[in-house]
Amino acid sequence: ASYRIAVLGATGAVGRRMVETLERRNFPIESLKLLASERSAGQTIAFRGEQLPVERATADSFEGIDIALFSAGATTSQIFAPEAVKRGAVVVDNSSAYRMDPNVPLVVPEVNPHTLDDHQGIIANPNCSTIQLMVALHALREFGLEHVTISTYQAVSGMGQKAVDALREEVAAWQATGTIASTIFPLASQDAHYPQAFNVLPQCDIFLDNGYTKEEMKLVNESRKILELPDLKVSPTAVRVPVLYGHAESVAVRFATPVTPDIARARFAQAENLVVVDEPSAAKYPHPQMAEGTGDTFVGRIRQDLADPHTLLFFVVADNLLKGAAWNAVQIAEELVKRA
Ligand code: A2P
Ligand code: 11C
Repeated sequence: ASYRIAVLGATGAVGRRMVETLERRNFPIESLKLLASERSAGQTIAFRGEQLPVERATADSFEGIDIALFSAGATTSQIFAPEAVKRGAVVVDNSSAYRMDPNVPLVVPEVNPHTLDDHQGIIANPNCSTIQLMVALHALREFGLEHVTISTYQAVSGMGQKAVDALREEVAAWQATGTIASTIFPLASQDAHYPQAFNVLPQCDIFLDNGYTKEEMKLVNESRKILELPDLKVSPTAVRVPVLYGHAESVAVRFATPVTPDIARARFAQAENLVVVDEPSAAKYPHPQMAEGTGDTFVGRIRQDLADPHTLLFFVVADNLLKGAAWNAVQIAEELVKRA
């Protein structure tokens, strides 16, 4: 069988990678419809040697579509997902709009593919920083996950293509004039802006009333849902760093039982799509440029907490636009096809 696929947000940082990933995976496609806002109408995007037109999305765009991959922001998802489902499509939504809806599976295919057996037309792709954490934690769940303390080092591409362009411009401005006037970091919609080039900003997304950012609370709430551990303790700090592609995470996990680094390394090595890079004596460890362009999650710097044998520390890296978004969404679509 082959499928009629739509990509909503096809011109964006994630959408473009969805199209590339569908091509690279040789996904069984009968037709591919590329959708974006009216700003992009008239553009074309290459797919299997052809230039396909980008169309302005309307509710009727989803007529006759089997699977729609969405990455156009939560507001756009809320407008179009019900329309697509009404017309018989299954939506794999990369936005935060439906993730915490109890009727919507929130899926990392290596971790909880069984939740796809029972959906109502919308499947949510988790947040990028959550997905790579899940791949690593799932490998160690037999030891009893109790408390996860995490600091992230997130690439600007998580904010979309505009932020990638803006960081490049900041670096160029610094070289040309020695100054940077940022307009979009840490967040375009707020009044205060700081340079992101040569800088580290402890803010990803907006602050909530509890003093945590929305990104930090996604790490808490999405992890609990995906791992089916509603009481898991998660202590998150999300930080933006001047990296284009690839999120990194420093993770400390307390387990119910003591776990040695050797045992953890062995479990990580057996896990699907998880690559252990952990030879400190040869300066081998994961870093964002190692992950860039790949669908894998990388783990290294695996060591026991000096004060607590129940706690392990490690460093996790993945391409936020691929495993963190486009590739995870296409993996979900492949799982749907297997079940069809
Ligand atoms: P467009 O390029 O026409 O603005 P990114 O995350 O890189 O900023 O990309 C966001 C994607 O979502 C783009 O493809 C963008 O299209 C698309 N998008 C944003 N708003 C809408 C909308 N109202 N309707 C359809 N697509 C949208
Ligand atoms: C970032 N994690 O790096 C965000 C981007 O909920 O899908 C993805 C936001 C989301 O800024």
